[in-house]
Amino acid sequence: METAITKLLGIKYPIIQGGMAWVATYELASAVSEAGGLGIIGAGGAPASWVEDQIHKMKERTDKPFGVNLMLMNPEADQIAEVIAKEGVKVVTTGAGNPEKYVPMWKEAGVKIIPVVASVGLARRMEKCGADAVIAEGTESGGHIGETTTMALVPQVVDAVDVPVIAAGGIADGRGMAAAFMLGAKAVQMGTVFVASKESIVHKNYKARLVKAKDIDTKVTGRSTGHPVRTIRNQQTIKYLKLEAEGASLEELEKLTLGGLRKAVIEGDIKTGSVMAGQIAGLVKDVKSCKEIIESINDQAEQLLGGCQYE
Ligand code: TUI
Repeated sequence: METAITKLLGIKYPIIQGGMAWVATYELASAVSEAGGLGIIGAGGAPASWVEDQIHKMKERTDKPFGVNLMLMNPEADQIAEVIAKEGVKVVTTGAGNPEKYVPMWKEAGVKIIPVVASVGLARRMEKCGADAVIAEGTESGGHIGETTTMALVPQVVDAVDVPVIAAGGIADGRGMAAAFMLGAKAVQMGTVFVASKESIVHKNYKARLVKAKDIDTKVTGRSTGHPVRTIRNQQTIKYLKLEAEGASLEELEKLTLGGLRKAVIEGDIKTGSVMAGQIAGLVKDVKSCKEIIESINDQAEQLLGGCQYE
């Protein structure tokens, strides 16, 4: 399927893999890029030296386009932004903030800039400062989230900007992809379904929990702190939500989640770790290769879209 995004990025399918902290390593990203989507290395909270090493490993595995996601709360964000420019990475996506200060450097280096936005206001601002596209991410997503749903956010962002819009949040099959295209999106970004892929390095307990997940299994913690995060409900989220309702301090709450994602992804501790996942986890029924995921979703979307105009 050819769209403004496949042309912009030089990829076969309009499917982008989310830049998930701890999960989006070169193993996953190279499998997605090799399968014809856009694989993304997620910097998360990692140091710049780790990101540089991941980019080198990615280049050894694939000569297809790939991107790096810069999570803007990373204490080494400035250094990672420089690594991205220096390494000639083709595409950068950003999350959890406003990347405006890095735009001139990335433009100079010829990097395509695609910020994640959770509001029309930020989408407009990103277009004005030179973004090549935006990812409109709804609150159905896993991890750090905004407030508006994908269904409501995507068409409003599409109407507000002229750059192509990529839809994210709550998409894990061809029906979701077709629906996103009907809302005016030119590509989709998916996270949860790729966490549960064969090539993701995530612990088997985490993948099994996603496969077992039902529609109502995610919870949002941290609304009171201004950093809402969606995860699969477990012992830890129940404790967090109780403390949050009792008005616990930021320090007390942060202590509870510190290192939680690593614990879940690497150690497989799904009881007290942070099992980030989107609301669509209930639709993930088995562990498939990235190639199978991408091809089946694209085929189903193409069938549903039939003769519709989506380019
Ligand atoms: O960034 C994400 N998702 C993430 S980042 C992450 S790492 C983390 N780990 C533990 C606690 C907190 C974070 C896990 N998941 N998605 C992209 C995204 N960006 N969603 C929402 C936003 C966003 C929200 C507000 C972007 C910009 C914004 O406002 C920027 C501004 O300054 O106006």
